[in-house]
Amino acid sequence: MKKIFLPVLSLTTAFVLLSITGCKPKNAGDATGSDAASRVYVPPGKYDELYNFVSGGFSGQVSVYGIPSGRLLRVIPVFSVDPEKGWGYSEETKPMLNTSHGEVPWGDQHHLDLSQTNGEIDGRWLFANENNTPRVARIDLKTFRTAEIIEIPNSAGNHSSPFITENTEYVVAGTRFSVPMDYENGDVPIDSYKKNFKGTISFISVAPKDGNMKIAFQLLLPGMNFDLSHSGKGPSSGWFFFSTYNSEQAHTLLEVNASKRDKDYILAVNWKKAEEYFKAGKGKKVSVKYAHNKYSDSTHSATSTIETETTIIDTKDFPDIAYMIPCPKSPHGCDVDPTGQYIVGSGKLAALIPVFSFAKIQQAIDAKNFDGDYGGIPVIKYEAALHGEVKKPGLGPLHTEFDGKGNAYTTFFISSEIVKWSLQDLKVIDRHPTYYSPGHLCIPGGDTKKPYGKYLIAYNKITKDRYLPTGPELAQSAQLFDISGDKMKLLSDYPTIGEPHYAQAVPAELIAKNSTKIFKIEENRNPYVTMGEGKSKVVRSGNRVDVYMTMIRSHFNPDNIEGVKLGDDVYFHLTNLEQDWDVPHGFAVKGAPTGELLVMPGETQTLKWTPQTVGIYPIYCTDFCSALHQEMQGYVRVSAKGSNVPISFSLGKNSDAADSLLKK
Ligand code: RUQ
Ligand code: CUA
Repeated sequence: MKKIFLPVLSLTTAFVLLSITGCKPKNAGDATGSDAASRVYVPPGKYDELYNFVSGGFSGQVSVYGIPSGRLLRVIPVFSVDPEKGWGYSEETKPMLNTSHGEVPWGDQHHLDLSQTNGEIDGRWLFANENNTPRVARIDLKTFRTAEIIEIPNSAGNHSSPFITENTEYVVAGTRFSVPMDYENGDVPIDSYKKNFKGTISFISVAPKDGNMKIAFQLLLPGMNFDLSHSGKGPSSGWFFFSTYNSEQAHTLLEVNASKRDKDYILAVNWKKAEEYFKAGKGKKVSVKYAHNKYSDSTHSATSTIETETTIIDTKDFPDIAYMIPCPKSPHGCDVDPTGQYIVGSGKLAALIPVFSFAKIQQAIDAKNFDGDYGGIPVIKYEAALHGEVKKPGLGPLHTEFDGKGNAYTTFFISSEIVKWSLQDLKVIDRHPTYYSPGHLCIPGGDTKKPYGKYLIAYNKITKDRYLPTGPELAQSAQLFDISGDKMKLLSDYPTIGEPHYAQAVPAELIAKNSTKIFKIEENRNPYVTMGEGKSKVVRSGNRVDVYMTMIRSHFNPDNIEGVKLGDDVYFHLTNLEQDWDVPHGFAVKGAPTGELLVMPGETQTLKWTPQTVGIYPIYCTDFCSALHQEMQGYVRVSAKGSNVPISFSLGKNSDAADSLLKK
């Protein structure tokens, strides 16, 4: 491949140029090798080997692929509404998108982390961040649905998030932007950054049994930008490591003003110590406002609560919580190897990869081997913390994952490649071009104690000539590599939904065996459930009409409704009585601007409809459920405002008009 050598001084310029043009390796069109097709081929009727959860970037969603086939299995609405699932359209799901700013139906989703027990993936939950309106979501991997969303106060641009501790004690989230705190007056001049802008890192506790999230405490830090992060493990258990940038504290033209210093920092946090202070009541309680939304599989409904308090621990008052380690040059990725001994920093503008040693960091702290402080936080001497540097690995290192066999794999955005190197001697072992400009990469379990290895997936920022043109925007893309041998082998390209950032992958059996098939109808606690066809009814109270309707192959009960009047709000509460796997029914009523519903077996969902004109409105099932799916339909009559048509509803009471037409 064509390598680009650039003098270090012009790296910023190179980064800017290449981020526009990409860097096209010479053999971009090469065949992948004759056995590649068979390696990714999953015969009809066979399952994939792994689940791959991929962030949806600016789509706010998460998508699920099978590996090695790259087949799209599901899109999960997280920080988004989703017309494929009725998510965000039904009355039951709407509260999931509530925030302290009101409903935010579309967010920016970058990073994912699977829950762990003892540093290994346990297959229970998937955590996801939202950058724009800071939020963290917990997705239940039994249902592949968003179960909980918590908003984060005192944060702006929740990019450094979500990263979990070894036993999922906490989901940790750092702010990208420093800002004035929510509990202080934020109406300050922007150029008072140095005085008024602060950073925070939030520790969100996760209840071991049901996963319930709660903001436990927030660390207050000097104003700068916090970026990617990972928790320690093994010997470094109890610690957390964050990359940071903009130690220059610039508030304008950051591409220049935040790229001035030769080194920014990796922030090392002793979270066990911080937790001790928190538990001892050393934090300061402050008033804030943030939403906490939960979805219940029992009521099949979401609730949104506005919380009003959080606890702040100011790191400058507790000198043994946080330490800075210099790291060249605007670090982005920050990754901890499976043994927990090494911390890899990746400077976006650096031409080397520094690898820090946890043992040396501890020795430096004990010996107070510091180089002054940054905003009251001791700065450990670079050499004192350094295990060593990977020399000339490529240009623009971003993220690193591990195969569990002593090797690290780093993406290089500018030189558009993945580089495999040895943690032992820091020598480059192999390099392979990607098409083009990879951001994140994912090795199944590659950020845990026990990587599964075998595959590596690169998530590319530029795809240019890889797919058929589709107008001004091209397909987003992942690339699958085989890493079971000494050399990386490219196996396939597959498009992704939204711009992919971080991803996680896990052997399929860990999740497949627990998958929910139906919701038991007798356990349905939705207040508007209809527990059987005999219980269907239509109830008027004032100008509100509640329709308690059931669905079963292949009819609604009732399917004829009269007595609705203009000015009414009609709530269709649909209960799907099926108790078979994969038999959802849909519901649509002509003119309903709220959309449609898709109701799973045993579930109740509600569609609100305010008819606008007098007439007959068809309703029908939108999901092909049986041979007579097309017959699953009915009518609602809407009368004028003052009309005296009474509420009535029925099923199967046919008039004989049709029979009379047939008479000979
Ligand atoms: S970032 S390309 Cu949003 Cu994870 Cu590194
Ligand atoms: Cu029910 Cu189609």
